[in-house]
Amino acid sequence: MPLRVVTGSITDLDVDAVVNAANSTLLGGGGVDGAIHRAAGPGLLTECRGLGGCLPGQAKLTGGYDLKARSVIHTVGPVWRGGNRGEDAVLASCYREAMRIARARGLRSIAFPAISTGVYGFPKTRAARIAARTIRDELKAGEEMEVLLCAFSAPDAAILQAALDDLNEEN
Ligand code: AR6
Repeated sequence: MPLRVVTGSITDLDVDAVVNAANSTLLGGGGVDGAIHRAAGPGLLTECRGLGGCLPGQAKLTGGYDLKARSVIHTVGPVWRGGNRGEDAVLASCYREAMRIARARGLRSIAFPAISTGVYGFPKTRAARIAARTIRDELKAGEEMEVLLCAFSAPDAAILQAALDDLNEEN
């Protein structure tokens, strides 16, 4: 299966790129962002300082430093403001832009955290549906790539798996 759910910390994954759910400064933070910077070591922050930040829905690539992953694709999800402020489109853009960078670089494997579903407050089921659909559409458009949806807990994994199952039933 080119698209599947795994459970655990994204920092442990041996993939060409892990995606970071960053903020627009790209200078680190809590949650998965903090975990990635801790595991990657100080070289990552040094490289991020040269990137000039990142707008919501866009993505930028760096090295992976001390991570098992060869690279990090930093993206900035939307802050949830009730659902009528373009949040869905910005979240879809995060997944799409990260997939496009990965494809442009010839990467063969990429792992996503559940972008915006922590501190940024995006409802998890709605976010999982957007993630599954956007990645599926990008996989159709491009060459073979292994895509992992990384859940940080078993309940979160169940939400992501349900979104994948719903999508497969539609086809
Ligand atoms: N591996 C995989 N998933 C994780 C990990 C991990 N090690 N740690 C947390 N998660 P969040 P956001 C899950 O808050 O909502 C940062 O401070 C977590 O359970 O990390 O996009 C940034 O600097 C949740 O499901 O990201 C920004 O300021 C998901 O990752 C802000 O938080 C996303 O939660 C971004 O907020």
